[in-house]
Amino acid sequence: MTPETCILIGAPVDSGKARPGCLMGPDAYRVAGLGAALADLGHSVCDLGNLSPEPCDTQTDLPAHIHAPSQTIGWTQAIAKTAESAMRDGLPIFLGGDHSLSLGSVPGVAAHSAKIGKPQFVLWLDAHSDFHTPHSTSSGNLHGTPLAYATGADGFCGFPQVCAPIPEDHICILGLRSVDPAERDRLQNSRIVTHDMRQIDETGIAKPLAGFLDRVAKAGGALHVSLDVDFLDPVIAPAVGTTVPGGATLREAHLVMEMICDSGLMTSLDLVELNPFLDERGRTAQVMVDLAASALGRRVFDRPTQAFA
Ligand code: B3U
Ligand code: MN
Ligand code: MN
Repeated sequence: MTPETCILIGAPVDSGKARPGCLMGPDAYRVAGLGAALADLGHSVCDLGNLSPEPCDTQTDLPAHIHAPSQTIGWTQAIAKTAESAMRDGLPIFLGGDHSLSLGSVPGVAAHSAKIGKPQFVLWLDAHSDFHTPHSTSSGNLHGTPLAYATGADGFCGFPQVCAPIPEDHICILGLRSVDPAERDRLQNSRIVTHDMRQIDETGIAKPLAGFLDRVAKAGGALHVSLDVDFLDPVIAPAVGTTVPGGATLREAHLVMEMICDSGLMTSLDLVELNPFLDERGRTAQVMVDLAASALGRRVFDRPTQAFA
């Protein structure tokens, strides 16, 4: 593939849910060798280090059960700004952090795409749909809301205005197997394209993905890929707070990443929800690094043999 300038952006966001640990994610990816893996593939790699949230003491009208709203708003502001500027310089890779980081990354990259006249598409690899608003969530965890926010949904009082909302039919969710009732209603009334694990079992994972990538290519679109650790089966990726059995296998996940690479469409990537405190000798961090490398050109014949050990 064409060499890219990969811009690593550490976003140790831990405020999107109550259980701590995702703040260690960016360093786990670095220790697992993400930078070297991408450099070995011929890309230039620029690590911006870890961001900090902007100070935020906004009094919002968000429901009282929302967990840590000010912190998450502060993170959203910081990440969105960095996302937009990093898109001018290369391919940003956001090292999470929990999935509330996408409240910043998706609107930030979309703002850039709007300015250069490219339609923005989003591939959401996740067990969950993350389509709650602060008013529909019963957990109060904002990591369950970024897709709703990115589409310009109401109810995100105190958050920055989303200047380039993603059209619902530009979003594809792959790997679904846990959707809350309130979220299901909103999802079913939306134009978001969803492929749950049952469909993946029936058709294989390549078919629905190929259809989506084809649409992005025909539209001349920019593609943001958001990879939640829980897209993967917890047997291969245990380091996540919300394990949901029955996820993608290592083979399915690598195929997804290889197809994304072959399409040449990916313009930005989130690696989210890794909780290194829950990992087993770093193996989840390693799987995520290997998947990022597959999305950026690593092939079986390039791989160091010990990576599969
Ligand atoms: N839908 C649930 C669970 C959840 C969403 N995203 C994650 N978990 N990681 C909620 O709390 O919104
Ligand atoms: Mn998620
Ligand atoms: Mn999830």
